[in-house]
Amino acid sequence: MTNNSFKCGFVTLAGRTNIGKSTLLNQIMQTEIAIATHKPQTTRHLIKAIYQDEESQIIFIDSPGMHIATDQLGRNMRKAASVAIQETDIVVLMIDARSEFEINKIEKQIIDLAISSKINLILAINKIDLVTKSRILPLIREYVSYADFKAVVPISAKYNDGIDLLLAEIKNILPINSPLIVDGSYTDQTEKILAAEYIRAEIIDQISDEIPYGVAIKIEEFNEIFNLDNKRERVQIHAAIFVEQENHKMILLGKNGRQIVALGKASRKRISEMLDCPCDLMLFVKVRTDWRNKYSQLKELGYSSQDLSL
Ligand SMILES: Nc1nc2c(ncn2[C@@H]2O[C@H](COP(=O)(O)OP(=O)(O)OP(=O)(O)O)[C@@H](O)[C@H]2O)c(=O)[nH]1
Ligand SMILES: [Mg+2]
Repeated sequence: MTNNSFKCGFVTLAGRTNIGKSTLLNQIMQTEIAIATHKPQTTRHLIKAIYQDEESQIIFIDSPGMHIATDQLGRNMRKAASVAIQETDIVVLMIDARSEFEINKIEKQIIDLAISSKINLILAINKIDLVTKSRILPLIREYVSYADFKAVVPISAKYNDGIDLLLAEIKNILPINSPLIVDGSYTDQTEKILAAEYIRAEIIDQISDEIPYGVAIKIEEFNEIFNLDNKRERVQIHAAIFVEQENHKMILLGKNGRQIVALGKASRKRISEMLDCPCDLMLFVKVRTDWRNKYSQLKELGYSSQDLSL
């Protein structure tokens, strides 16, 4: 399968929050590896996905959106994104096609970080479905006058436009290397992590305002039941939903428990599809004051420092 021109390496998807990094990752991988929502600061940890074809193996890293951190969780998210920008082969800087023509501080930080570590940069102008074409050229002009981008690709991650071209540009730049992952896996996200993330995505979608920012999920039990042929028949999951205040717990439970039932129903559907078997899902809402600033709790929830090791 491999030949002496086979390309392999790391590609970090970077950019401000809510720009479409996770949407792009899912579109490339054709499955939901990273939750993507309409609210900012959705991705909290580094997510690896391994794209493979005849001529390349690309290890994509979806990173938390760069934002101004106001708590330790936010600082850990920034740190994770910075590491992923500095230790990779290529940074795909994603920007919004609707953004102002002057390059903003956050984008400059990402570009400067990549350049200081001598990382190749590609500019992906996302959400082109929302603008007229004439908007894109001045944006490109502004960015290429600021830094040396190896390629500039207008895309729509949501509507799968321009992504083949982006992949081709990535392959052009990636180093010649034999595959780094040989066990056939396509992500480092375990079923347990994905289950927790799908529950969090439902909370972000269904619950308004600030509450989802203070929510974390921990899968406390994950029991697989196999039949006599050793085929997985069912999975029983107990998940704790941590919130920061007693009144947030009340909102998640809802009147007569209606809200938590709705969250459970929608999450169970997504999780069953991912597991490819039925699942029983029990949700427990617990108050954990200020968990976003406690190192031990951040570690327990998988939000402490990370690197790109495989
Ligand atoms: N119209 C349009 N919407 C998009 C596109 N790509 C992403 N979105 C939407 O933008 C929102 C944010 O997408 P995400 O993929 O969660 O963004 P992100 O950059 O991963 O955000 P963080 O994880 O918070 O940093 C979602 O509502 C997506 O549906 C696109 O190409 N066009
Ligand atoms: Mg994301």
